[in-house]
This record gives sequence, C-alpha cells and structure tokens, in this order.
Amino acid sequence: MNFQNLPPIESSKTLLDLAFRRARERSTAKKLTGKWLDIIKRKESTKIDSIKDTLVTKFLAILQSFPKEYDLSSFYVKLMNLTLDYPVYKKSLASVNWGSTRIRTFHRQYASKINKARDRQAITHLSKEYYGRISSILKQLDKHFHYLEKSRTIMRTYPDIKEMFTICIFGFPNVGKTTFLNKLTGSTAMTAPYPFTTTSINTGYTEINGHKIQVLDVPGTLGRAAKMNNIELQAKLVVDELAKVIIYVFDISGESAYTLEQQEELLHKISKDHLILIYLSKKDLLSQNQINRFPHKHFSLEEINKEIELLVEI
Ligand SMILES: Nc1nc2c(ncn2[C@@H]2O[C@H](COP(=O)(O)OP(=O)(O)OP(=O)(O)O)[C@@H](O)[C@H]2O)c(=O)[nH]1
Ligand SMILES: [Mg+2]
Repeated sequence: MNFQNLPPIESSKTLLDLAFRRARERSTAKKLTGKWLDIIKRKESTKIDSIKDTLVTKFLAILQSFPKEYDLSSFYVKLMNLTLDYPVYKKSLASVNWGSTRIRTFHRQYASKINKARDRQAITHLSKEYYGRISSILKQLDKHFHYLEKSRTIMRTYPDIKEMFTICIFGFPNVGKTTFLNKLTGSTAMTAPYPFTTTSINTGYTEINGHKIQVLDVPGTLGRAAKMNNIELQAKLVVDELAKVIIYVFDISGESAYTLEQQEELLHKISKDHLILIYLSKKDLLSQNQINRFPHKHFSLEEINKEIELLVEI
C-alpha cells in the first residue's frame, strides 16, 4: 500500500465554500427559457444537485482512498494502531460515510419538494432549509475531517514495505546506518554528519543468489521504551515484526557521541529476541589497536553478505 498518495482533506468550511461556489456557477451557466416559476425551480434544482454532487464526490474520494483494515497486511494494521488513535480514525471514516448518505437523502427530499412547490417564496424557503441542513452535516463532520487529515500526515511517513526476506539496520543516531544501507544495496539514501538525518524508514533492495532482500534502515533511535515518537514507534515495529536479521551498527570512533556502554545497552535490549550481526562502522577512523579491543564479534560487509546468503537459503 502506498500511503503517499492519500488526498489532502479540506475543512468543512472550504468544502462548503467550494460546493456553493460551483452551485452558483452551474445555475447561471445556462440561460433558461419557459415559464417563470419553472425557470426558478430549475435554477434551484441545479443548485441543490450541484451541492450534493460536489460533496458526495469528495466524500467518496476519501472513503475510497483511506485504508480500511481489510485492505492491509497485519504489519500496517499494527502500525496504524500504534501511531493513530485507531478507533477515532475508524469512527471518522464511518462519519464521512454517514454524511454522504445524509446528503443524498436530503437531496432527494428537497428536490421533490422544490419540484412540487407552487410559488417563489416556497422555493426560496425550501432551498434555504436544504442549505441549512447541508451546512449542519458539514459542521458535524469537521472534527472528523480534521482527524483524517492529521492521520494522513502520519500515514505519509509510513514506509513502503514489501513482504519478503527483511533485514533491519539498527543503532544509535549518526553511527553510519544509512551509509551501510547504501553500501549493501547500492541505494543513495541521504547521510549527513549529524544525528537524526533519517527521519523515516529508508528502504533498499538487494539480490543475493536470486533471492530478493529488503533492507530497512530505521532512524537512529535512543531506545527509550516510553514516550516514543511516531518514527521511533515505526522503527520498533519494523524491528519486532519484520526483521529476520538485525545488523547492529556500532560507532566507537567518538563521532556519534554515544559511548560504547550506551550502544551495548541498546544492543542488549534487542538481542533477546533477534538474530544480530554486528557491524563496526568508521573503521578508517580507528587504529588497529582500537579495533582489536572492541569486545564483540563483528562482521565486514562481505561477511554480512555471506551470512545473509546462508540465512536466506534456510
Ligand atoms: N569516516 C567515515 N565516516 C563515515 C562512515 N560511515 C558513515 N560515516 C559518516 O558518519 C556520518 C553519519 O552517517 P549516516 O549514515 O548518516 O548515519 P545514520 O546512523 O544513518 O544517522 P541517522 O540517520 O541520523 O541516525 C556521515 O557524515 C557519514 O559520512 C565510515 O565508514 N567512515
Ligand atoms: Mg540515517
């Protein structure tokens, strides 16, 4: 599922302004002839049709493009539950559906009443009543539109994950995770000499012995259990749910500002449930002595490739 193309959601006021403006334009577009009362009826009918059409079309676009549970893999359902207030999200979509039905019902009722009206005053009165009802529906929907728009901005940061053998690159900020992703997969994700460069999950792909492999570079996490932000939550879910192997990147060059002990603590946390391969980055900045003193078994890029080759065959 590609979450990048979800349409932006306007406020109730913007939608109403648009619907009324289009209605005015449509009702004055054609010069009508015939009996005076019929002309008024046709003008008003055109307006109320146009308002219904504009709004229902907009609502349908929302309902068709915003994902529902049955459209998604369990990973994305969990991701939505983790990063959104999922019951509120579902209620907001249900409310848009309710709004669409109400607008069509009112439209049918008022179209019929206007058609039967006998004088200009009655038609004007009915039109005003219809506009009032539509405005009231839109007012009730405003908070739901607002929540869907907020959800959209969160969903836009979701990674485009495929169901295939997945490796995660993990570690503290600025240790060289994205640089390693680029080396492993030949991708060109952005790297920079400061922490938190990667603000959403980078994906790269590589092929080993005919097996396609997805490599996810998750943003530098500080491994805080509580109060994780949206991206940290995504990172944790990716690691917990998808990773067959984690490549844990250590930086002991002093560039990343985290001590060996801090990096070991995070490694310890994730080691319990995962298969880990340690990669020592920035070796060009280290002396042979420093490398020798590093207390963990670590793998070069070529060795990591070989290990993955073995794992993917299993
Ligand atoms: N000298 C040297 N610098 C490296 C190496 N690997 C990464 N760097 C540098 O370290 C800095 C951080 O690298 P990134 O790959 O952006 O680090 P990251 O872990 O993805 O950082 P965040 O996304 O911010 O968490 C960049 O300036 C890289 O050029 C390396 O092997 N040697
Ligand atoms: Mg990065």
